[in-house]
Amino acid sequence: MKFPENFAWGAATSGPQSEGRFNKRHRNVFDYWYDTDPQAFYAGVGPDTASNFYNDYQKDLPLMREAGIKNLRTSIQWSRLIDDFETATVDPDGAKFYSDMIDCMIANGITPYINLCHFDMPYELQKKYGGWESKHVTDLFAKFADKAYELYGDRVKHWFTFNEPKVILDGGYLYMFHYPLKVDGPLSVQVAYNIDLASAKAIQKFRARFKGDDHTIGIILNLTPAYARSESEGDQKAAEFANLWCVDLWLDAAIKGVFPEKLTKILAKDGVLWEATDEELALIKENTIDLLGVNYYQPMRVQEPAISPESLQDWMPDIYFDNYEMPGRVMNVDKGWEIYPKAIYDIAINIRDNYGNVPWFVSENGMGVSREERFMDKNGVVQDDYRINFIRNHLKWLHQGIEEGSNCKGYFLWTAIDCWSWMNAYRNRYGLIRDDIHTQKKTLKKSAYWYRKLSDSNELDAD
Ligand code: BGP
Repeated sequence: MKFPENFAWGAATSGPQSEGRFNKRHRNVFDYWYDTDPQAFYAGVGPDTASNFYNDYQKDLPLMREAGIKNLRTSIQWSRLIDDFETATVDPDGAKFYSDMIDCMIANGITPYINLCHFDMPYELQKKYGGWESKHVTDLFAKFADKAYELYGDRVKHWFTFNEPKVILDGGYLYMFHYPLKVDGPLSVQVAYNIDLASAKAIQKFRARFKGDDHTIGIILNLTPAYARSESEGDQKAAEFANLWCVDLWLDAAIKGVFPEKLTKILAKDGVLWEATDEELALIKENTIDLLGVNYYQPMRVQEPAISPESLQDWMPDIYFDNYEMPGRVMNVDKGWEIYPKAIYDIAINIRDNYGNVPWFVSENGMGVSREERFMDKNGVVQDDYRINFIRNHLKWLHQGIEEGSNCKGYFLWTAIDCWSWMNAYRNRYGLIRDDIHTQKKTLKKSAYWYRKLSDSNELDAD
C-alpha cells in the first residue's frame, strides 16, 4: 500500500512529557500538583526528569531520525518560555532552549510541528484567574503565542494552538484526572468556549504575522465518532448528543467558525450555555484553521442513559449518554482501551464529507503497554510486534480513507521516545524508542526499525 507523495511520517510528544523541569522558573499545573500531592501519580513519579529531553535532545533527535521520524510534533511550554505572563516577556534560558532544539531538529532532517498548549496551564494563571475559566487568560495566551511565532516563525512553518482541548474539560472540570480537579459541568461548558476563543485569538495573531505565505496553523482534536449500541431511539439519541458534545463542538468551531446549533439549543434549554459576546463570536468565525490534527486511540461507544436526565440535580454532559462496553471487543488490556482501527476511516470520511475535506493528519495514534521488559530479547531490544500490528491495522484503514479521497497529509505516532504521561507517569510505554527511566539510556525497539522502513519506502507491508 503506497501512501501519497510527500506524506508526512512522524511522531508526537509534548514539552511537559519529555523535557523535565530543568531550569524552569515557573510551574505548570502538573508541576504544582506533583509538588503538592506526589502520590496522585503512578508510582509517585512526576514530571521532574520526564525523558530528559531538555538535556538529551542533541542525542535524542538523531535517534528519532534513525527510527524514521522525519517530522516531530512537540509543544512549547508557556511556563518555560515566558517570564512575565501579563506582558509575555521571555525567560532567556527557555527561549534559548527552544531555539537550539528547533535548530537541532532541522539539522537532523526533522521538520518541527509546534503546539502551544498541551494541558500545561501555568499554575500562577490557574491560581490567580482560574486558568481557562477566565477570558483574560485567553488574551494572555494570544500574547504568548505571538511571542512564540516571533521567536521561531522563521524556522517553524506548522503551528497548533491546542492539543485535545476536550481533555482539559474532562480531566480538570468533569472527571478529576487533571488539576484543578473540579467537578462542575456548567463551568466545563464555559471552559470549552473560552478555549475555542483563545484558539481563535492565537490564530488572529498568526494571520497578522504570516500573511499569505506557507505557514499553517491548526488545532489537534481527539476525535472518534460516537457509535450507538443499537438502532433503538434511545441509543441513537444518546449517540447524537455524544457526537455533538465530543466531536462537532470542536470541529465546527475550528473549521467552520461556528458552534453546532443543535448543541447550543440543548445547552440553552438546560441553562448552561456559555457567556459569549457578538464580538467574540465574530472573531471565532473569522479565525479558523488551515490544518487539522486528529488524535485517535479508542472508539467512543454509547447507549441510552440508565437514569433519565430529568431526574438529575447536577448538570453534566454525560447525563445524556452512558458509555457502552461492547461484548467481544478487542482490547489493549494494559491501557484499558478498545482497539478499533476502522474508526480512523470513519473519521477520514467525516472530514471529507462534512468538513470541506480540510487538510488533516493523524497527529497521535499508538499503543501503550505496561512492563515492556517482558518483551525484551537477549540483546535488550523490545520485540514489540503488538505495536507494529496496531500501527499497521490503523494505517490500512487510513489508506482506504485516502483512496476514497480524504485529504490526509500524514501520520504521527504517539510517541518517539517513551515519555511521562500525566497521572499515568511511566506506566504505559508508547515509544518506538525505549527509555530506561533509571539510567536515561535510550534504545530502539523492533518497531523503530519497522517504522524506519515504512517512512523511507512510503509503503505499508502486507503483514
Ligand atoms: C493523549 C495525550 C498525550 C498522551 C496520550 C497517551 O490523550 O495527548 O499527551 O498522554 O494520550 O495517554 P496515556 O499515556 O495516559 O495512556
